[in-house]
Amino acid sequence: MSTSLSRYLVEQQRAKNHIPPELRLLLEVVARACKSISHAVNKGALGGVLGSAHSENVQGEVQKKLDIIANEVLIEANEWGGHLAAMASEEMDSIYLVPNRYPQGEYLLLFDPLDGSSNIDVNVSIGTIFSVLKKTEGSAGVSEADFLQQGSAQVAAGYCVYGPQTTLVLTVGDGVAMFTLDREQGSFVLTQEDVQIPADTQEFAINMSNMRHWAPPVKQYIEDCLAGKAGARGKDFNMRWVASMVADVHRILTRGGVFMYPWDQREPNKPGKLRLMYEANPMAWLVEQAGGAATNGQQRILDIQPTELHQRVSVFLGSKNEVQRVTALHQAS
Ligand code: AHM
Ligand code: MG
Repeated sequence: MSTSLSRYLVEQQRAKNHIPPELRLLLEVVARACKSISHAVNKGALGGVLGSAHSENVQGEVQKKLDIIANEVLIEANEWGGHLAAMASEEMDSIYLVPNRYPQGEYLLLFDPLDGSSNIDVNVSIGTIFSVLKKTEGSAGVSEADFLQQGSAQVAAGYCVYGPQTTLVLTVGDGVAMFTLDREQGSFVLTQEDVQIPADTQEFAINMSNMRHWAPPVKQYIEDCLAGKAGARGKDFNMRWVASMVADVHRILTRGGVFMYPWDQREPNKPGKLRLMYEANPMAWLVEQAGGAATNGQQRILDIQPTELHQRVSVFLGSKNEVQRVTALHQAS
């Protein structure tokens, strides 16, 4: 018999005592929102959802219509349930407090509502990334400071990839499970449990067009990979780059590999392109829960103490031995 996401969560709550009922409810609501984003994505041009919204987010990026739609779907689904204190999103400058007319809960939900925006209009996989934190005990009200917790404090994290299949990938700290959306039944069904990333790989993911801007350790690492069998690594490497972090990470959770979005000289004052709190942290926890590693080149991503909601970070994640190798090159430089 197949296991639905609801049943999986009930069992995590009941048998394993991993999650309290409010967190289970929260995750069910996030999954429902992802289902509805998946339907919007699938309609594409028929639903009038493609193209630019002609507005900019706090990072100065032009928003797509679907960025805004996905953001609204997540907020509307989550604000009334009583399980949340506040939300934060790539598409909102500051935190979103649960309106006074609804009961307040103790959880904080962070998300990138639609990751891989540049792939929306070209019908390539995109996704939603989410991270759940608990409000620090004793603090009255909610402020941005409540969100500034290390990734290791996450109580749940996951993503939903909208590709040929819609797949929800989740951790509550008990390994990684994958659920495929059964469109006829309208529910997410458990299709893989105990996901494991092999420690070694011959596949890397990086935007090679930025090579001239990279720091020496990244250049060194990629040059060694490109040298193939005849070079220092003694083996040939393959390259993949979807330009949707969700899709690239999904491939790594499925068959291994290493994903990199390093600091580069295009914007030397920023530590990287990806955002720590709602992109790197949830992905880093998933990858670690699947036996992989995730660093910023110097330290474990989950150990970074955030100082700002939208702060950026360099990312190296995936197969353990490759992440260790590229991290060691940074530490030695
Ligand atoms: P987004 O959240 O605005 O979509 O941006 C993040 C995306 C990641 O999914 C992906 O890894 C990266 O940006 C792609 O960047 P590039 O355009 O340099 O390939
Ligand atoms: Mg993103």
